Amino acid sequence: MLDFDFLCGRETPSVAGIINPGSEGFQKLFFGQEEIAIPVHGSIEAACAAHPMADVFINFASFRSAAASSMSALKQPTIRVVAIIAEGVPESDTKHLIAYARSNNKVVLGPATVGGIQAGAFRIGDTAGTIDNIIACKLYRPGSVGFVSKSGGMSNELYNTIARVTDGIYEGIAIGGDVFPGSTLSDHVLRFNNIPQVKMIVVLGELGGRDEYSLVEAIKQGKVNKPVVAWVSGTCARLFKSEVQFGHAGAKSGGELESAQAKNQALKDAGAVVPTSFEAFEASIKEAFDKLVEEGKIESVKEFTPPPIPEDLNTAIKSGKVRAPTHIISTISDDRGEEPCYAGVPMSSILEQGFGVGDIISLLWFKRSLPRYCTKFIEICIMLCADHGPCVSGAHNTIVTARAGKDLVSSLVSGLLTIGPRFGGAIDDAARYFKDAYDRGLTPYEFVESMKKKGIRVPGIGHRDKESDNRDKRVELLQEFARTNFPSVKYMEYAVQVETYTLTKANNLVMNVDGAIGSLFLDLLAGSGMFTKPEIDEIVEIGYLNGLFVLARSIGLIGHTFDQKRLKQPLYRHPWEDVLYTK
Ligand code: Q5B
Repeated sequence: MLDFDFLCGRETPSVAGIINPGSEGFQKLFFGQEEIAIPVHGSIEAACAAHPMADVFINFASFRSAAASSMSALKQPTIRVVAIIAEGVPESDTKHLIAYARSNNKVVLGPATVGGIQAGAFRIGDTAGTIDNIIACKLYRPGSVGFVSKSGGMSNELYNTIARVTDGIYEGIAIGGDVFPGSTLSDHVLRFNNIPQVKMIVVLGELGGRDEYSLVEAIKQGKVNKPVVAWVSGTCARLFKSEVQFGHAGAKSGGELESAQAKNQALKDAGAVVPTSFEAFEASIKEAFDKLVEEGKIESVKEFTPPPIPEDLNTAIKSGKVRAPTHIISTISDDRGEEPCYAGVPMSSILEQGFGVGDIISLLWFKRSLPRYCTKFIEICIMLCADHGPCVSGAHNTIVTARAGKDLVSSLVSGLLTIGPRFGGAIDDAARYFKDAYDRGLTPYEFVESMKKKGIRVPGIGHRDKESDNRDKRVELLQEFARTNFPSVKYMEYAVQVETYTLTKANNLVMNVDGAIGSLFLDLLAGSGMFTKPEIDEIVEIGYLNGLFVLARSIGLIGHTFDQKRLKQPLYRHPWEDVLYTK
């Protein structure tokens, strides 16, 4: 509709607002080259109050709710015309709508209508089809023909026909194919008869019903004084032995009076121009129009070239006319096909092969399928680091946050934010420093002392609560697994030698879980044969390995959140006596 408005040269859009029950805001839409924001209203009442000048209500609701919403619209003082697009509206409901509209001097178009069009001014919904068709039919500017049809599809056909042999459409209406249309063929013909710009009227009826007879009566009574060219389609119904129902609810062969032949004859007898067949319709229209021209009753139409409607980017890309740069590159997953793929491996295959979390991490982080011992190692890291009790930094923060009444994500994130160089986030640095020291051939003494000189604590060494005679069991378990399954544990052995040296300095300078994972992952990367040297350097440099702790500890932090909520723990307040107040 907005494209049509732009094509016609309207300065303001014909769509005042959109009603989307239950939601409010704005809908961004194109009006020519520009984007505009059309208001969205949650109710018909709100829309009508906001747009008192809007007098047409186009109802795209389904047949289930179209009648009720149409009645609400008809009851709005500002609404004059209601067009009902839905097919299948119960006939009893339609009759109520018609009765209400008639007694309140309002118009119902449809149900089961594609709508209508006032050339160069206003288009209802999809009337007349594509913009190309609208241009071809010159509907962007008014002509002299009033056209009314039952069928919406056939009205598109006739817009084309009329454009070929006349100066074009002034107004076209499809009343819809239901048995009880809200407004009839004769209603519109009589309306056209009173519009000075309409010089001739074209009518396309169809078999079934008796609507055409009220037009016959109107012509006979002299209520229509403009030339009427009419055709009632469905003459082929006689070729069938039984009753025929065509596409519309109302288009079925009934008694003889409802046949296309009888209605065509009646129209002809009343004085309408009725061709001998649908094929001859075009020639009849042309003849009637040419006669009006000869009589000097047609003023020449002001032709103009409508502005081009900019093509939508997606359409242009699809047709290969333009190319647009993408804004994101992604190499790890693809959800566009039949099923999502992780690093090219489809979901179904992931399940068929019995992949575990370690395999998923190897696909999504390392973009390859690692051998089972590697993925098992990843899974062990996750299991061992999932939680370390309520007193560690992360869990403490999560508990305090959960007790402050915050939601799961806030509580989780508050715990995760503590992960860093001192707590859980020393794995990457441990891998960096151990690798650098080992690859450069530094002795543990040279390495530790050089770190001391730089004032840097050795990442992966030291623990608040562990010492030489109370080692971290997790470290032992990881080392045991690696010694049994890894082809080489040279980096880990180097870290053990570093620990031996740091323990000579202080009892708590044991290898911690970060140091164990950091050094062992170096062994995994170097020993698995799955990574090139530059790839290993990149992994260590980017810092993939803290991700293992983040992922693992999320499990525990989520658990702590649930635990606090389950226990309905009140707001946490730290005791004064546990704080040293000093100046
Ligand atoms: N000193 C972890 O320190 C801790 C030294 C060192 C040289 C070292 C500390 C440290 C490196 C970072 C690291 C991961 C802060 C730890 C984890 C997960 C967890 C946590 C849980 C879980 C502990 C006393 C003296 C001082 C220091 C010296 C200490 N560490 N020297 N290299 N690495 N490590 N983080 O006990 O002469 O007196 O000034 O930063 O690997 O986070 O369970 O809680 O699963 O949740 O507070 O396991 O080691 O010792 O700071 O009082 O230092 O030792 O220079 O010497 P502490 P401090 P001095 S695993």
